[in-house]
Amino acid sequence: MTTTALGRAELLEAYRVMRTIRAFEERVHAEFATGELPGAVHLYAGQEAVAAGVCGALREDDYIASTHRGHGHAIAKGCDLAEMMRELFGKAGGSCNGKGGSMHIADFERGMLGANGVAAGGAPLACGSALSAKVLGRGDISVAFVGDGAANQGSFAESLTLATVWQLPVVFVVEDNGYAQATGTRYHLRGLDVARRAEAHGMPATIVDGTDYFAVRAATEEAAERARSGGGPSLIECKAGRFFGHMEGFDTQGYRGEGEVEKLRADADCLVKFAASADLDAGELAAVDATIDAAVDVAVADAKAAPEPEIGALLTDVYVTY
Ligand SMILES: Cc1ncc(C[n+]2csc(CCOP(=O)(O)OP(=O)(O)O)c2C)c(N)n1
Ligand SMILES: [Mg+2]
Repeated sequence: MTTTALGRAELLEAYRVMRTIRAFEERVHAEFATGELPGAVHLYAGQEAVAAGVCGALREDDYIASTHRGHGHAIAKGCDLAEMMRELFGKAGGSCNGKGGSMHIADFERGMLGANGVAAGGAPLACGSALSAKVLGRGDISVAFVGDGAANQGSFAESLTLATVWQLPVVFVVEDNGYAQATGTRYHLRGLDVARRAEAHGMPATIVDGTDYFAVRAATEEAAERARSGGGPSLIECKAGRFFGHMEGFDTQGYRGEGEVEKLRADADCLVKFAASADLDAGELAAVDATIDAAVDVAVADAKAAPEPEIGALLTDVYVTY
């Protein structure tokens, strides 16, 4: 896809989504450092173009199943910032009423089937929603986000098999950020691309630069069209490094090369690349930045001021009827 394939409004919207994810994650990083945020938090900064490029090619009624590193996917699918921030702070009025935290943000109304603490947990879920779409003739498609490490889970292999056998309208988006916790892909994948595994299933697969919004979006549009028109599943492997450690609070990142993160931020920042290639007006972008930063400020203030969930709500929302 060339930059000219998108209109000005679409370009600005793509920038807004990626910049919102970045601002959200940088702020959550700072808030976590104060000790006020409970639970485990995995940040998505650096990989924004994947979530934005994939979700930019989807319809509102399509579904995504996310990972433990799910904030970016949720924002790109249209989840509410204030509800997400309340959820992170464990407060009433959060996406899951403050009872799930970072790894359980879900919003079925917006097609967000949930972040997932189980590595590759989203893959079978996306197969399930894709199967229901196919059986009921709904016309929507499903996307499963899966990390490079999670691609080694048996459930991922099973999902590729099911999706192929049943020709499901599903797209597997593998995010190769170079590591599964502290283990590099050179070790756990022996340097092989996950896309090769799709080939073994006869599934179309492509590898794209995950810091290039346009490349991710074009690959997703092609895969989404295939899924929607009855052509079955596809896999897109996106390469993009993460800017933060595996998890907030615990990771000193001694397994990374010297200056690796600084180099990523300097040379592989999807926002910088996007702004340069889309040739958007600097003043217009600054206005978008200011609006986003203000919205994140409001979300944090709101989350801090929000009440804890009532003790009586402890056992509600445990099972969902749908
Ligand atoms: C089934 C399962 N096994 C192990 C874990 C522990 N775990 C949490 S994150 C993670 C690594 C995931 O790496 P990757 O899929 O590459 O995602 P990334 O963290 O790089 O986004 C592991 C092993 C888990 N959450 N679920
Ligand atoms: Mg990884």
